[in-house]
Order: sequence, then C-alpha cells, then structure tokens
Amino acid sequence: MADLTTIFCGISFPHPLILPSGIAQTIPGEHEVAIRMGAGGITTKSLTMKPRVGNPPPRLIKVIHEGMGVMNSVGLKGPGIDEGAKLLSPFIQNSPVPVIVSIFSTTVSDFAEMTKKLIPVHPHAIELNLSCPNVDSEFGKPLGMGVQSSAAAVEAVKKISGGVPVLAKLTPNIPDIAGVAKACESAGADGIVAINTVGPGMCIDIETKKPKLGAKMGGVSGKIIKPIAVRCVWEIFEAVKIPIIGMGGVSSVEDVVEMMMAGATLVGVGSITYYKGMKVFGELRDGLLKYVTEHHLKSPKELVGVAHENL
Ligand code: RRO
Repeated sequence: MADLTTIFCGISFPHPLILPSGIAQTIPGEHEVAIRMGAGGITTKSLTMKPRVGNPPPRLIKVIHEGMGVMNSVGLKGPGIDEGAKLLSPFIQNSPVPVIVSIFSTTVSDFAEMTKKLIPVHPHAIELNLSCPNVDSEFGKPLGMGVQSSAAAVEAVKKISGGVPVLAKLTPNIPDIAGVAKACESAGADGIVAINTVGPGMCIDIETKKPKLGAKMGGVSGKIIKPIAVRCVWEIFEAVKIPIIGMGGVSSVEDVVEMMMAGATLVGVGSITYYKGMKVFGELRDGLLKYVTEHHLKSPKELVGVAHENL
C-alpha cells in the first residue's frame, strides 16, 4: 500500500500538500480550517517586527479570467512578532501537522531578532520571506532580490536557530532565482520555498476607471503563474541539494505531480483555496494517493525531480 508520508528537513509530514504563507491571514483562523480540511502542513502569514495595518483595501481580488488567478497587496497586515508569538504558541502545540512560521524583514538584524523571539514557541521550521513584492515603496527591494543580501539573512538566522530548520522563500521576479537559491544553501539554508507571487501586476476596473487593488499594484498568483513556478523549481533543483517546497498555481493532482517532477518535495496549495475552499486539500491528498497507487509507486518521493532524469 502506498504511503504519502513525506520527510522534509527531518520533519515528518502526513502528505506533501501544505498551506503556503499568506493564504490564511490571522492566527489561528483559517490556518485551523486548512488543517481540519486535510492540509499536510501549515505555513503561517509572515510576521513582521512591529504590528502592521497593511495596505489600503481591497487587498485581495479574484480577477484574472474565470478562476485563472488572484492578485493581492496585503502589505504584511499582522500583529507583529511579540503578539504573533503569543498566538502561535498554543496553535503550534495543538497542531496535528507541522507548522512552518514565516517572518519578513528587509534588515538582517530584524530577521535575527525575530528568530530569537520565535525559538521559545517551537516552530517546526522558520521561513525567511525574502520576497514580498508589495512593500517596496516603504522598505525598498526585498533582500531576496540580491545574492549577498539573501545569504546574509540566512547566515544570521542560522547562527541562532539551533536545530530549527531555516527555509528561504524566494522571488521569481529576478533573472537568476537559482543563483539566489545556491547562495542561500551555501549560507546554511535547510530548504528553499519557491515561488512568491509574480509581478507586481495591475488590474483596472473599466467601469470605475480605477485600479482594482487599494494599493494599485499587487503580487499575481494562481493558475496563470504555474509555468513560471515550475520553471523556477526546475532551475533551483538543478542548482542545489537541499529540498524544495514548490508552489505557484497548483490546482489539480496533475499540477502536484508536475511540481514534484520538477523537483519539489513538498507542494504548496494556495490560491485555488479561494475558489474551491480548504476542502481542496482533502481532494488533492486523495487524488495523489490514487495517482501514486495506480502508478505502482511506494511513495510520492519517487516523483521528486524525475523529469530531470528523462532528458
Ligand atoms: O502581505 C503581502 O502583501 C504579501 C506578502 Br508578505 C508576500 O510575501 N507575498 C505577497 O504576494 N503578498
């Protein structure tokens, strides 16, 4: 009998389909719903050093041609690291699946400071969000735009993270995502998360003649970005040995399999939940088990990176 259990950075996930950061906004809130509906792991919304009200609403729109995509400019709305850590502590303790806690900063020192505050709440892993596309006007470009800045953040956090795996979440909005992944690996990262949203993009309401998002522009996600995500995961897999969480437009069992064949060990399922609800996790998990069984595999691990062997 096939088994979907997946080991990632030494952590056991019941299956490889996890909630990416930012899909659920409050802790515990929809994170808990995702678990109930069958998510194999959770990534929490990126926390910042200080509380933030976020960008002006609307912050999220489901626009791009009938289910093809979503745009957001949430602007890191959240309670800040101190309140966030308090909320996370019981959530992590009670979670039946691993919880990856995401943090965002544009300074290396704040990344390190936030990590110190997180260690006592025992996250299963820490995701360094090096790649939010929606706060450039406030903070400048995210650290993930550069090889050295990405490596510096990883190195600083690794010094104090103890045994907690450190993951780097990368942006596709650069010419060489594999180069950044390699730099993160050399700096000690335990895994790569790819990709954050594409863009920024923009949508205009032709009736009101105004941009649809409050912040005018935002990150693009959903089915329309999947080929970009698959290409990025492919390039990263060629460049590094550490495992990858692949995400970007994954909406069907076929998409999950494709992402794994490109090189993902875990797969993020995000924007499709805005169309189908969190129940999509149970559906995709059952569909993956059927696929694995029908293809006579013992584990989905056998799919990881196989497309690289067939050239
Ligand atoms: O909060 C956001 O606007 C946001 C974040 Br932190 C991110 O990493 N990616 C994104 O599309 N939006």
